Amino acid sequence: MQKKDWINTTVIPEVAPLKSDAHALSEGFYRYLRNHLGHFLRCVPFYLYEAMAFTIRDRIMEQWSHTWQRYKQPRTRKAYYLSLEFLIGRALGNNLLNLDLEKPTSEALKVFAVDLEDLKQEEPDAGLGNGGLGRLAACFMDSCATLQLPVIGYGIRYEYGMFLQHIENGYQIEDPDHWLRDGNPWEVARAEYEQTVHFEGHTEHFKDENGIESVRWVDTNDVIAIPHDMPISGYQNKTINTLRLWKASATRAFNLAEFNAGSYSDAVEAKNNAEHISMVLYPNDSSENGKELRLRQQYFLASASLKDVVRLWEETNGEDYTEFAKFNVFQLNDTHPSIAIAELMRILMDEKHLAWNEAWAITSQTMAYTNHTLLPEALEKWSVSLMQRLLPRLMEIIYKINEMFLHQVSLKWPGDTARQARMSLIEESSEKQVRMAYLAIVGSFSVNGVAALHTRLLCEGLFKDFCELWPHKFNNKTNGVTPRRWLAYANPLLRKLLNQTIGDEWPADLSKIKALRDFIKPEHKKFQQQWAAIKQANKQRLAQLVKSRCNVDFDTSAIFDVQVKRIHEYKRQLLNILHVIHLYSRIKRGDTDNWTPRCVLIGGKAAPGYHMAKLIIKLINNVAEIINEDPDVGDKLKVAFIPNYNVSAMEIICPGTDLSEQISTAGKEASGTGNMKFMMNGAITIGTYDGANIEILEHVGEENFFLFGLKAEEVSAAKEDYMPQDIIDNDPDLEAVMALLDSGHFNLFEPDIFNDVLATLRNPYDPWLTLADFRSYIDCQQRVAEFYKDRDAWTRMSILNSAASGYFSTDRTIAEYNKDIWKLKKLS
Ligand code: B0W
Repeated sequence: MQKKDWINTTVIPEVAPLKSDAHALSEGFYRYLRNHLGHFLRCVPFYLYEAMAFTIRDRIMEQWSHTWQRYKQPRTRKAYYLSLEFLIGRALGNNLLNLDLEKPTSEALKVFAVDLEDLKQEEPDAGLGNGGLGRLAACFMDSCATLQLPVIGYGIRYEYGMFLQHIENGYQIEDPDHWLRDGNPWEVARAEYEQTVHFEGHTEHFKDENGIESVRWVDTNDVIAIPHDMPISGYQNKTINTLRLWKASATRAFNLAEFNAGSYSDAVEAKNNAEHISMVLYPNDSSENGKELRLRQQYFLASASLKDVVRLWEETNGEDYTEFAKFNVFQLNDTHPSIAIAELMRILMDEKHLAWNEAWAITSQTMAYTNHTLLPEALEKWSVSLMQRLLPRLMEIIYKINEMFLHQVSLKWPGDTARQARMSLIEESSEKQVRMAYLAIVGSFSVNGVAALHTRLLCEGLFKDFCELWPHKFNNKTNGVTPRRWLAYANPLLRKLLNQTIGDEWPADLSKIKALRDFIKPEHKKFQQQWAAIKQANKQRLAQLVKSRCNVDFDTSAIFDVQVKRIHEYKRQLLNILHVIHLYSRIKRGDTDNWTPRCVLIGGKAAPGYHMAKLIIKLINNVAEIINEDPDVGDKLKVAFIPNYNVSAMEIICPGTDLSEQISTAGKEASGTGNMKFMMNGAITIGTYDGANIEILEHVGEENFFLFGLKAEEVSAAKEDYMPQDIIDNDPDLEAVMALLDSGHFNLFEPDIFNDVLATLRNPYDPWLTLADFRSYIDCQQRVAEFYKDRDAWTRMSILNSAASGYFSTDRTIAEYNKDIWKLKKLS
C-alpha cells in the first residue's frame, strides 16, 4: 500500500482534544456500545468492556500520535527491544491508572449501573509470554514510557498465548488460550507497513555491474508480516510508546492457479503454513526445544523488525548508513531473537550493498544481548542442516562471522586449538549446531546478566573464555518490576496509605519509598495498625480467590505462605511440599504446641512436555486433598494449588501474601522477579542465596529476610559427595516425610505414580540437591512460624521490606540500561 501525496498537502482542521470527565466518558462509552458495536446495555458483559476500552483508546490515540511524531524527528537515537515474549496481562486498569482516569471512568459507568471492577474482569490476559522473561519485557516497556525514552518493542502477535491450565484429578490439563477470539480493542493494525520475510530457497553468488562479489537469495518462500501496534502508556506523563507485534500472513490469500485447477486444499495449505508462524507461543520456560517452527518464529520477528527499522531510517536518511549505529540500538531479549545479528548483516550487504567490514562495524555496534539463564538445557542451539535449509543465506553469514572471529581468537591465544573449538560458533558434535549464545556475544557490544550473582557466574563459567577476550562487553543489569502495576494498581489500599504518608511521587520514583523506614518507630503505631489492616484486607481478597478457584478455605489469621512461578525442578516446589508434609506429620503425631496456623498456596504452569514438573503438580494436589480433608488438621494447615497462575492472578496474590517462597537451588535462578513483587507489597522472603534474592537481602538487611540453604559455591562442592539416603537416615523428620510418601499415603488409589519423584529425591546425582537443604529449610520455616506470633514485629518487618524495595523498580533497571548501553535522550 502506497502513502498518498495528498496526506502532506491537505490542511488539517483544528480538532479539539477529547474531554475526559465522567460525562464525556459515559457518552463515549454509550456511543461505542450502540453505534460502533451495535449492542445495548443488556448485552454480554464483554462488549461493555470493549466499549470502554475503545473510549479510553481514543484518549490514548491523541497522545500516541504526538509521541510518534517526536520519535520520528531526524537524528533521534532510538532503542528497539526485540523479544519473542511480552507478558502484558490486562491493559484497561493499567491504562486508567497511567492516564489518571480511574475516577471519572468509574463514575461514567455508574450512570449505567455498571461496576468498573466487574468490567475489568472481562478483559482476557494478553499472555504472550511464559514467565519471568516475558513479564520483564512488559515491565521494561512500562518503564521506558514512564521515563520518556524512545524505545519500541518488537514481538509476535500470537493468536494463542500461554495455554490455560486447569486441574483434573490433580493433573494439569492444557487448554488453548484464544485470547484474540473476540478481538483486541487496544491494537491498531498497520497494513501499510507490512514486510516480506524470506525462507528456504538458495543463494547465488555473482559479480554486480561494478564487478563486486554479491549474493542474492532466490526461490524463497515468502511470508508477509503485518504490524499490530499496542499502546504502552507512561505514568501520567502524556507519553505513549509502541509495542509492535507482527502477525504472519500468506503472500497471496490463495494460490489461484492451484485453486482453479480444483486443488482447493493445497491452495489453502500454503496460506495456513504461513499463518502458523504467529499462531502459538511455545510454552517452554527454560527447558529444551529445537523445533523448526520456533526457528521460523525467531527469524520472522528478527527480519520483519529490522526491515521496519531500516524503513524508518530511510524515511529520513535515505540509503546513507554511515550514521546508522549512532542512532539505533537493538536489545536482544535472550538468544531467541539473536538471528537478528546475521539478518542485519544480510540486509546491509545484500540489500544495501555495504562491504562486509562496514556492515560488521554497524551490526556489532548496534546489537546488545541480555542473557537470562545459566541452565545448559535452555541455551539455544540450532542444527546447521536446519539452518541451511530454512535460512541458507543466514547460515553462510554465520560461517563467515565464525571464520573472522576464530581468527581473532587465534591471534590472542596462538596455537590454543582447544580454546578455538570451545569458542567456535559451531559445535562440532555428531550433528553440527550453531551456538546462539556465542553468536549473540560475538555480534554484540554489550552482554549483560540479570542479577549480580548471575553475571558473575556467567563470567566465571558459561562465558569464561569470552569474558577473558572482551571483559569490557560484560555488565550486570539487575532486574526489576514496575511499581505502577505491581504496587499502585495491584494494591489500591496501600497506594492510598502511601500517598497519605509519604506523598504521591513514589509511583514515578520508587526511591521515595524508603521514607517508610521511619514509620516502624513506636510513635507511628497508628500507621502500623493501618498497614496491618490493609494486609488483612488483601488476605481476605486472596482468600476469596482461593475459595472460588480451589474451593479451599483460607483463614486470614493464619500466615499466608506463597510460591507462585513456573514449575521447574530447580525452583524446588518439591522442597516446599516436603515442608508441608513435615507439618502434617507433626500435626498427626500431636506435636502442635504453640502452633502457628499456615495456609500454603502454590501455583504455576508446567511445560506440557516436562514430565517431572507435571508430576510435581499432581503431588501438590494430592497432598493438599489429604491435608484439607483431615479433621485432625483443621485450620492448623491448609494447602491449595491455584490453577492457571497468570499476571491477573498475581495482582491479587502478591498483596495478600505474608511469606514469599524463593527457594531455588543456589546458582540456578538467574534473577527471579516475583520475589520483588512480593517484597514491594510487604511480604517477607524465605529464600536461598540465589539470583536477586541476594540483592533483596542486602537492601533489606539479613535480619529482615529468612535465609537458608547452601550457597552457589557450596552447591558445587556438595555435589561431589551428595548422599541423599544418608541425609534421610540421619534426620528423623525427613525420614517421617519420606515414609509417608513411600507408603503411598498420598496416592492410595493410584499406586506408584510418585515413584519418579521419590527416585529423584534419592538420586545421588540430583542436580537440584533438594534434600541437602531440607534441614536448613525446615528450621528456617520454624523460625518464621515463631516470629509470626509477634504480629507487631512482623508488621514492622513487612514495612521495612516495602521500604527497601525502591531499588527493584524497573525504572532503576532501565535507567541503567540507558546510561550504560542505549544512551538515549529523554523526550518530553
Ligand atoms: C524463557 C523461555 C524459553 C523458551 O521459550 O525457550 C527459554 C528460556 C526462558 C527463560 N526465562 N530463561 N530465563 C528466564 C527467566 O528470566 C527472568 C527474567 O530475567 C529471570 O528472573 C528468571 O530467573 C529466569 O529463569
